Order: sequence, then structure tokens, then C-alpha cells
Amino acid sequence: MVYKIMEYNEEKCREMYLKKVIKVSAIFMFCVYLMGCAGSFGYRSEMPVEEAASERITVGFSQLGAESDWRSENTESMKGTFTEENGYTLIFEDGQQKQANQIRAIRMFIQQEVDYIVLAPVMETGWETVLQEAKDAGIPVIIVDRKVDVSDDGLFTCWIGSDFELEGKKAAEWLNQYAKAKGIDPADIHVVNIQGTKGSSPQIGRTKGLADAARVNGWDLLAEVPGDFTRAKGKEVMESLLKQYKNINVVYCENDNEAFGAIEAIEASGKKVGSDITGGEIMVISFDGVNREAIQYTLEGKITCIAECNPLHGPRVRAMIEALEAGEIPEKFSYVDEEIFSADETVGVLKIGETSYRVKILTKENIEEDKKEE
Ligand code: GZL
Repeated sequence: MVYKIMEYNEEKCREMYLKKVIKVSAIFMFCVYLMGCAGSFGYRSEMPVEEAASERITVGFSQLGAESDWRSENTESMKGTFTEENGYTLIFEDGQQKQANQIRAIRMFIQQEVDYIVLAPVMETGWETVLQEAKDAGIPVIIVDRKVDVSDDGLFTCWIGSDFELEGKKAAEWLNQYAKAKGIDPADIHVVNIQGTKGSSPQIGRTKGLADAARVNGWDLLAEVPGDFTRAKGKEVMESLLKQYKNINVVYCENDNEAFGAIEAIEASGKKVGSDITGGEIMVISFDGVNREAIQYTLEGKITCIAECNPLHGPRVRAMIEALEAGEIPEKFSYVDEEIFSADETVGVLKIGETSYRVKILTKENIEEDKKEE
């Protein structure tokens, strides 16, 4: 390739350089003008990213795990509520059922100086130190779902969740009313409890509901064994209990995923699940009622009754945050209202203390109606 050598001329170069500067400047000015007009053509003039982020409320959410359908629904409710469109930045941490992971997440939120910490605690004890650290950092903590057992309730701002002992009382009272209506001698009720995660509020409350009723009504409570709220553990525990006890006629599962596992084990052993316990069937009682499979099982009579446990806490936690943002003080403890479901019409109303609870009798029609409302 032959390079053409240009004669060097100072004046010429200066003139060419100036022309180039003027041309580039004109193009630059025209671009600036266009950007300035962008807004008037309806283009959203993007606020600088960091400014938009600082406008949003930052929420650090320590979720305990993903052990059940209930937990998945609860996570979806939180993620679907704390969105950028709603004015939030959500930092989500899954504790994988380990308290150490949740404590680590809370410390990370403190480092990140979030506006609010939301904690779904895997168990009740062991939170004093880290909640004190959040308090010292001036970050409000909202507890959701399960409770924390701390010496000073001032370590958290407020709590929203279920009355787990009431759930247990409802399920046990349903069984008591059923046995009386069918003329079953209380001593002929041979019940096993597949418990939730040991030391969690739902396990403590639901276990107490059954144990108190068994003592008062004279039932034969054969065993209480943790099933960790999972299908796999529920099946494993049921298999073991069937080997240990030949007279089980009621299985009290502290959530639906355990119930699915227990039903699998019962049917694999050649027995039948259902409410006809004098006819040799094994009755399954459960908690949650958040997924289609559980409702379908109840419609088919495989699960005789479910005490509802509602997971949709996202909007409820948001309402608490918005109250706090407005300078208001939410209730320290807020309980959600819940129902009890069955397809068996034997029991229509439960009376617990001074309060009556109507049993929602599930039919194909009202299940279809509920589906449409979703
Ligand atoms: C109850 C919740 C329990 C559900 C289970 O609020 O903590 O944990 O009943 C879940 O399904 O795993």
C-alpha cells in the first residue's frame, strides 16, 4: 500500500481543525436539544436511577425457607406487594429453615441501612441479640407469621399472623363434635400428631390445641412427632407410626404438606383414609388450605377437615409500614381471621369459648366460585 505524503501547512491545519470543532459542537448541541424535547414528545424523562431508588422505601425481608406451599404463597404475597411500582425496594433473603441464616440476613440489612426489617422467624427463641442490634441501629422490625419469644416486646415494632392455638382448638373441637354426633366413645379415638417445625409458633399452638382437647375429652393421644411441615417428613413419620401402632384412627397433621405425605403412607400400607373411623378408615385432619390439592383432597374426603391458615401477609405488612410512615403506631399484635373447611356436613358450627365459628362446607360449586374470585 502506498501512503500519500501530505505537504504540512500550519494555517490550513488550523482552519480544518476549527471547522471540525464547530461541526462536532453543532451536533452535540442538537443532541442536547433533542433530549430536552424528549419529555414533550411523551418520552418518560428517566429520573436518574439513584434518585428514584432513594425515593423508594427499602424493606429487608428475612423469609424462613421454602418448606411448604404455604411458605411459597407467603413469599409470593410479600414479593408481589413490595414492588418498585408500589414505591419499595425489597431485599429478599431465604433462610433455608436455619436461624443462623436469618440472623446473618438481619445483620446484612442493618449494614445496608434498610428502612424496615421484616422477619418471618423459623422458631420463637434466639432473637434477642440481633433484634437489639436492629433497635440500636434505629431500624423498625416487623415480625410476620410466627412469633418471637423475647424478654422485651420493645425489640420489635409489631407482629401480624395467625392465632395458632385457636386453629388447633377449632380442629380439635371439630373432631369432638364429630365423635359425639357419631356416638364414638372418646376412648376409641386413637390419634397421632405429626407436628410442624419444633419450637415454631404454629407447632406450639396447634400441638397445644390437640393435647388439651385430648386430655379434656379423654382421647388416646398415641404420639407427637415432628414432621417439619414437609411432605417427605410427613410420609416418613407416618410410615414409622403405622409400624409402631396398629390402632391409629385419626392423624392430626400440622400442615397440608405433611398430610399429603401421611396419606401416601397410609394408602401404601393398604389402609383407607376417610371419616368413617368406626368402619376402619383413618381420618386425616390438617392445617393451611392454601393449595388446590388440599382443597380437592378435602372435597374427596381424603382430608376430613382443614383449619385455614392464611399466608397473604404482604398487603397487611405494607399497611403497617404505611401507618408507621404516616407517624401512626400499629397494633402490637394483629391476628388474621380464618375459617375451617370440610366436605363432611356432620359439624356445622363450632363453639370455642364465647365465640361460634361456622364450618365452611366445601362443594364443587363453592370451590368453582372461589376459583373465579381469584
Ligand atoms: C403458619 C406457617 C406454617 C404453615 C406451614 O403460619 O408458619 O409454616 O402452617 C408453613 O405450612 O410451613
